[in-house]
Amino acid sequence: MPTARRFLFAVLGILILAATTQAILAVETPQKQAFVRLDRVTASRPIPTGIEIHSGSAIMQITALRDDVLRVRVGAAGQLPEDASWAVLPESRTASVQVTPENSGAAVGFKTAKLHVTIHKDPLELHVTDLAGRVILEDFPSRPIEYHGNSFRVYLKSPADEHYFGLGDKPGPLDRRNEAFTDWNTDAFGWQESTDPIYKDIPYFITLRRGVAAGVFLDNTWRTSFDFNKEYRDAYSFGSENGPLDYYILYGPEPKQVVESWAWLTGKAPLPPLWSLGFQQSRYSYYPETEVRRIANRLRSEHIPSDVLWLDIDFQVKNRPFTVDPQTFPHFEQMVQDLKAEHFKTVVITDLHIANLPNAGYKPYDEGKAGDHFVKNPDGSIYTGVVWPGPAVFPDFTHKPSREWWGTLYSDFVKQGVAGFWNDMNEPSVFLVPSKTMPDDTVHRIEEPGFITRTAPHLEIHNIFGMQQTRGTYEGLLKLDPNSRPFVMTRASYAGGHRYAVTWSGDNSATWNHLRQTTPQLLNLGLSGFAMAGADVGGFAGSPQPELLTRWLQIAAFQPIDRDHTAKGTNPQEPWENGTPEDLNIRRRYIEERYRLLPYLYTTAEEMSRTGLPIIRPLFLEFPGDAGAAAAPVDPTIDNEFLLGRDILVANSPFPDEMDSYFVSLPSIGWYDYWTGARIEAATPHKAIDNTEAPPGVQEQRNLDTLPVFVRAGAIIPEQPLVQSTDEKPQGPLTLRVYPPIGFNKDCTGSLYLDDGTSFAYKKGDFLRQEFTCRLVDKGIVVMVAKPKGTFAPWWKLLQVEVYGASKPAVEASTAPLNGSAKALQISTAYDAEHHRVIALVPDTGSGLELQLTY
Ligand code: NBV
Repeated sequence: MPTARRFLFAVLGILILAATTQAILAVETPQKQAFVRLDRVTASRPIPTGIEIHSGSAIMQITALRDDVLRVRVGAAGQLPEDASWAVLPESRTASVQVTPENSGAAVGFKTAKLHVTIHKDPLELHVTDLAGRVILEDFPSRPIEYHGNSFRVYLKSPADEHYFGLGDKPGPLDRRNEAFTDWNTDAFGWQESTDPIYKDIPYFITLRRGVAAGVFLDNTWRTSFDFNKEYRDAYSFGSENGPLDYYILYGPEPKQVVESWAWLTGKAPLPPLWSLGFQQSRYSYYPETEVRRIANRLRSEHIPSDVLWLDIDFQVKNRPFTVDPQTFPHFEQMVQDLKAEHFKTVVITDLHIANLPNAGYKPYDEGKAGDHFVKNPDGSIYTGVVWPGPAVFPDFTHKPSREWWGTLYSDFVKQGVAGFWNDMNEPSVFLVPSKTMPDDTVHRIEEPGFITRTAPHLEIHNIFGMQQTRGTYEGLLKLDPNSRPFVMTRASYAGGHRYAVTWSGDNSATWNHLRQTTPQLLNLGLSGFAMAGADVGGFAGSPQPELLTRWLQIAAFQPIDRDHTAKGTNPQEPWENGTPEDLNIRRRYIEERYRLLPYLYTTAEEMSRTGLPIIRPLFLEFPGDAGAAAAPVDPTIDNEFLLGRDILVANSPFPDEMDSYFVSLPSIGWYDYWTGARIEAATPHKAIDNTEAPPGVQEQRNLDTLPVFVRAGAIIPEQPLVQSTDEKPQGPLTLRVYPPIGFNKDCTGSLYLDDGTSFAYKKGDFLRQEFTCRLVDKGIVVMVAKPKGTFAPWWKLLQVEVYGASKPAVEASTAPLNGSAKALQISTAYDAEHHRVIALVPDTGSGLELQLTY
């Protein structure tokens, strides 16, 4: 190289190095303090959207993004942390409202239309209350925020009757009280109830006290930790070893409002393709091709409704991502097409570890190397770690060009008709090293609005690595096939990752305890944004007892993702395996019920994508029990029961391996048995453990044949005739299961959302949305079916209205059209004593109707 050019390169190099160092300094210098304690206010000044506080060298800014959403940012050395986030939507992060400053001499603060923010000056203590004076969050006295070097911790008061939920997929009870956690994405094969951390890192939780809820989100991607009542019985705390002290407070007071604010802050999960709500069959691994076809044929010949088959790593050449083994899958594309013809979607695994294979004609490596897309060592060489393909390299997903390049790797699979993708091992998992992941100092590049363009050590990126991979996958798929909803399933993620992928709870075990765990785990995932989630049905590690597999298939039929999956070397675990013919019948019956419920399930999924409300919900989300609520408070810690949508309550035994009968709490709103249609005569058999009035419920005898399922009085549930896959158009009427209100509660509603199930045409109005209501009248009921909205054509011509809790046949039935001609409609009625229902069949004219039944 000529000397002049060499000189030019050297100067350029120095400049780049200087710029990078400066960028790093800009981020890290403020925290390079040995010990800083924010113990008293030394100066303060109101700002239009909040307040700025100084405490010695430290600065704290509290701002209102909305009247009910606050952001607290702290810097130990007079400078606020970088105003940036991987989780929070830019438009929410930069939102603001004007506030009214408040100053009492001893305290400063401000007021929004919903909250008071008060900072006592000496000692410095933050108090947030609502306008009714209820405490939302309060600093723990005598433990002010402290920095030790770069690490910090925040302590908050924890009243004895406060409960904590969220934090993603962490095992353990629904209520996080009396537990402590670390957030560091970890490949946790064989995790158990006490294992922490596992795969995901969602540093966000909900506090609930006497029906008043709030959310707290520490937006910090480094290793963070949360302590609920372990260090201090009456405090909870959170902190990190490095990175920004930047946290958000989301005020309810209803828990549902907090959940919706979380969706406002971090985005909503996209509307999933309808097929992803169908039954899915997987194992590690189905191969060769003939085995995949055998499973598909058997699912159909056994009449087990199903939609998806999954290909795990063995379909690849030597576990190399984005390859297909020509020996075992010689007609891969043909197979995908044939499965499609049989109404199966194929989902394939695409791990992120690219085999380190120079000069071997391996496109992902060659292109990635040429484009400078891999994560580096501190000396600038490419980092390699051993994973499934042997030595592997890792795309630099926080670097926009690399993330976009990753998305292009899917083009062949998309062309071949593969419907969905599985991003596994993305903690990232690395073999043969004690840390199970990359070294802390591997170098990642950040190129992201809000962030200074800079490099960052793995310690900062680790927890968002998987999330940014799924972002690359999701956005890449959208580019490759803009009119199909991408389906991406991920194992690792961070707060906000639900915008790109659905998830599952990783490598669980085939034990009764793991079946029990699915409820709290999926509930907490849903509260944390990941509403589309499932657990490996039957368990991943080990082989389930036949009874366990049966029970698991029953419960999973009511959970958002219903995927049977198991590890290598375990016994076959498909629904026809490992059980008696009776087991198979039960398993089939529950999967069939899921397919009948698809209109309700899909409506709930659409609600999730529009509002952020989870598909399955803890009881407290619907019945928080505040003073004005219609129903008496429920115990918010109940975690063997869950609600599917608003109206269906599923009650597994709290100890599902025990033979004992068990008590099912039923919020005092009135309930029906989903299977028999009978009204539940709920009783309050005992006081709760803390001697307060326990909500009513029923005693259930454990019985493998039937999983206790209940429907809320005042619900209208849409159902469809049985199909064998979501491709199949249902033949027959749309059923409306009407559960009349009971007692003081007069509400009676239901809704239905429908579209083509796969495309984005719904965004242009090609959907059908319909509301149903009912009202009790003298000796009967009036059911109102509103005129549908949207342009999507229904598949039914008839409505089958089933009114439950009935003890005698209808004596009279009449309809009145809501709109259009007054022509009376033909109605036929029947009475089904076994299911306690009156059934009326009426033509659906598409313009709405009112049906009156007297019985
Ligand atoms: O790709 C193989 C498995 C997969 O089946 C499982 O679901 C993942 O959680 N994968 C982990 C890697 C190895 C597991 C021992």
